[in-house]
Amino acid sequence: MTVDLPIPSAVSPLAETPAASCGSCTLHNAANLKRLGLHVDGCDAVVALAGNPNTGKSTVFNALTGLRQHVGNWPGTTVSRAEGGFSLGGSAYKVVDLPGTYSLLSNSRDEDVARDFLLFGDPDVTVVVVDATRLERNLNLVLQVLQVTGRVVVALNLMDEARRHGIEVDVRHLSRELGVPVVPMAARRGEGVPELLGRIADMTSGETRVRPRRQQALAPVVARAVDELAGQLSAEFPGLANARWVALRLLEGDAGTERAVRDGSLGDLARQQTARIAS
Ligand SMILES: Nc1nc2c(ncn2[C@@H]2O[C@H](COP(=O)(O)OP(=O)(O)O)[C@@H](O)[C@H]2O)c(=O)[nH]1
Ligand SMILES: [Mg+2]
Repeated sequence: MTVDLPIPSAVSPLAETPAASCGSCTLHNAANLKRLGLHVDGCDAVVALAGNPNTGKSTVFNALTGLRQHVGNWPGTTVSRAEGGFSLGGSAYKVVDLPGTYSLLSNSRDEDVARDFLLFGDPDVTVVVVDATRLERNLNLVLQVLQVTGRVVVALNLMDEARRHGIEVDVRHLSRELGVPVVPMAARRGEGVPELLGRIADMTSGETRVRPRRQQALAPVVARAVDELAGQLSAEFPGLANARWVALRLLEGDAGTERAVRDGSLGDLARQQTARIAS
């Protein structure tokens, strides 16, 4: 059932996206959602929105913040990341709409922005928006994100399209397999927005227990090499998040990562990401 979310007029003059509410459900309490638009003065938590292009990231971003991030069905519309915010249950959240990305391992400019933020920005919650009609292809990114953070909520978007095509998704099974919450959504109609808010809040407060699906254990000799290299990286770049991920890329011979370590830009990257969050 979809009903209009009561939006107090004082909230945001920009609010345009209708959202759904589960009415009597006090748990999600989306009626208390306050869309902060751009006015996020300090925040309690940072929420990153990641996903393949055209999965509805900007639509979700707009529903959460009341902003009007460009929504379009061609790739590359979100070249730099857009930020906005909302408050719920007394906490202020900053939301970062990242460029679409298929993989954390590729090297296009847009994808670099998304990857660097997910890896080194250390968001409190990463929402990976996936297309329910192209689940298999979209899960590639989900699995990669789960390698670097367990604080993930999967927004299973375009459920209206999936229904139209007779595609059914076993949401509970998927959530069990991934080890993180999965929220079915049709963000353009506001469906699933209150549930997503509830999951974000629970993840931030530490109420959600996750068991993120990780790739198979590394062979002991590789694991030792990764540990050793990660230790050296942390010593060279203090405060570097995901040093093990960087170490693995180096061992794979990834040229971009090697360059960033050699010329020291890896340290600048990590500092930039955290500075952006603090500002
Ligand atoms: N049918 C349907 N279309 C959606 C939904 N969410 C987003 N869209 C549409 O999908 C297209 C891409 O959305 P956008 O938010 O720009 O995706 P992004 O590239 O991930 O930021 C737009 O035409 C949206 O209107 C949804 O839940 N259902
Ligand atoms: Mg977008």
